[in-house]
Amino acid sequence: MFDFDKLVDTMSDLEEDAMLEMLREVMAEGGADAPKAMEACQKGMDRIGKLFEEGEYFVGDLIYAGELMTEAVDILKEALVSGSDSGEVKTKMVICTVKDDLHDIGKNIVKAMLEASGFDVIDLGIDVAPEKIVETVKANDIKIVALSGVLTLAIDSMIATVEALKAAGLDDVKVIVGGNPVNAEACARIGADEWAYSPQKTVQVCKSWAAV
Ligand code: B12
Repeated sequence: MFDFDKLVDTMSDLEEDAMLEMLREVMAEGGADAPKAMEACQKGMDRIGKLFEEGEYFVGDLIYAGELMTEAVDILKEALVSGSDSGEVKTKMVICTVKDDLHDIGKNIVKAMLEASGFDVIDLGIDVAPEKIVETVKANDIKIVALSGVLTLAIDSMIATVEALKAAGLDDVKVIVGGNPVNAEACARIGADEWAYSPQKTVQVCKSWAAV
């Protein structure tokens, strides 16, 4: 039985070698446990956030944690994608981290999963203003927009983005939101069509929209 609690510990203790070894073990055993391993890494990340809040970790530690998380996704990606039923769809969509938010680890994970599942993803990066998103949607005839945000204030930027899309007459564009402060209640407040925490659910939702 794989020790997922230990994986959470190695992530939150920033023990790179031990952590990557455990992930490779998951893949060597066929990758069936990849979603659980991903979840464990996220739990480790949450713990790192708390330790940062308590003054135990510093910004440099957060950046390092982000690099570890990216490496983790690189290792697990293949199994996560096949687990989420990769298909033939090649729909163009936009992803970005919303205005005033510079966090992009979660966004990059979601983007990697969408690309691996056959989407053509235009990544506008971080701290992206609503006007820029509207402009890109119009210029590329985009029907799906994915907004990421990790700071609490990202919710306000998401609200502003959905309002800007509506004001531009782009009511038929589907919007999915995600990130730490996003839940069903926030999704309703934002006026988005869907929300997700897991990249797997994000892929499922976007595929269902692309199929229409
Ligand atoms: C790493 C990190 C950083 C790194 C970011 C590096 C990078 N390139 O992204 C650095 C050091 C730069 C950083 C900076 C700051 N950070 Co910071 N950071 C974190 C930390 C530890 C992890 C975030 C993360 O990457 N998590 C891992 C990813 C994989 O999780 P995720 O983003 O939630 O994404 C998953 C899902 O949400 C979902 N998802 C994500 N995006 C999307 C999009 C869609 C469409 C969908 C469907 C799903 C989805 O899928 C992902 C995979 O499962 C968090 C603590 C935490 N526990 O979250 C603090 C945290 C977010 N940071 C915080 C703060 C305060 C800051 C700073 C203000 C610190 C400072 N004083 O300078 C700055 C912010 C600057 C800014 N304007 O953005 C606070 C936010 C508080 C708040 N409630 O607003 C947190 C919560 C830490 C804390 N507890 O205090 N940070």
